[in-house]
Amino acid sequence: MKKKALITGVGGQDGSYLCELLLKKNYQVFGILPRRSSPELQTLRVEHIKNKIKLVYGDIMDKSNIDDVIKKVKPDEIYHLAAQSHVGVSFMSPNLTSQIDYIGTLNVLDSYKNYAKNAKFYNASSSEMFGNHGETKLNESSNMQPASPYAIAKLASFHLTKIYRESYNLFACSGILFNHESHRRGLNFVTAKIVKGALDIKYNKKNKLELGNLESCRDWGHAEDYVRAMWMMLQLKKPEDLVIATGETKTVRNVCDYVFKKIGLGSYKEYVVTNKKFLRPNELHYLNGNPAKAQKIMKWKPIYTFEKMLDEMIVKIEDRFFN
Ligand code: F7E
Repeated sequence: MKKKALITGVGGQDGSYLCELLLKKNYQVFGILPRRSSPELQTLRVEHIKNKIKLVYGDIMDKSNIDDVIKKVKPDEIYHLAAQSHVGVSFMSPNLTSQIDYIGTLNVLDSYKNYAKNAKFYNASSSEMFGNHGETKLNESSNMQPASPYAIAKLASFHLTKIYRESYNLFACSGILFNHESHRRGLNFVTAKIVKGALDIKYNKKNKLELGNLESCRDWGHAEDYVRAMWMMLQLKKPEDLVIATGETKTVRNVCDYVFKKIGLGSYKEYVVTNKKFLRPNELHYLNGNPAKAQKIMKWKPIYTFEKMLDEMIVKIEDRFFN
């Protein structure tokens, strides 16, 4: 019998890559999608595999609905990826972010505990939980000192997952994922915004690109490598919370430099301007992860380099918007 996987947030970047991976591994894949007025927009990223997966309407904010879905699907593995995932937006909508990212996780965890307790549960945690530590490589033992409404909600969910694991003897774990990108990334995240912005300039649609803080450092990997780590975590013998990162960090300025040159526009300095509107009330200046534990216990290693990831984003975003 095929294993059954249930994914919340199936319409997002990670959800779509995870579906592809699980289909290749011969899973029966169920994805939860909330009812919205434009369902076609929500399924864009899984359009190419829509016939191979089962999309069920549901909302992590509606506990009874999640209960029903879990009772019906009887999953072997649950990947909880749904979230308000934009850090900047979390400062504008702290309440909504807390509801979705914390209470939403509580709802899914609780349904899992009550109706599918033999399943394995993956919770999407984030490097944002670490906060500012100066220029240190962060691992599973580093202190968590969140600096945004998004980060505190994610930290609460991280602890809740641990509490459920320990209290009810569940296979529940959290992946502490550093930034991970692809051509499927929303255009309001900085890598995709830079690639699309530079292409807009190349095609004479715009002449400037407005950004916020160019000096912040992030450890950027490719989403396809990171969803593989999610799956590997659920194949372990015992649940572990693991850092997933490349171990290298680059500034937003480095991304601009690479992308503008690669596209043939020369120096980004001719085109990029800063606009205070894109600065956050509180910024994480430097994030760099140490994935040694994941490498040791799962033999996980990223395949994409920073450059290969951006090259692919340029080709595919150009194809999508300009060809
Ligand atoms: O910002 C700076 C911004 O929005 C990266 C999410 O997946 O990864 C992501 O969070 C950096 C920040 O991602 C603009 O201030 C400058 O320093 O692409 P981002 P993020 O905030 O790091 C973590 C691991 C998650 O868990 C999150 O869900 O870029 N930056 N100028 C800008 N950022 C944006 N969005 N837009 C700008 O114009």
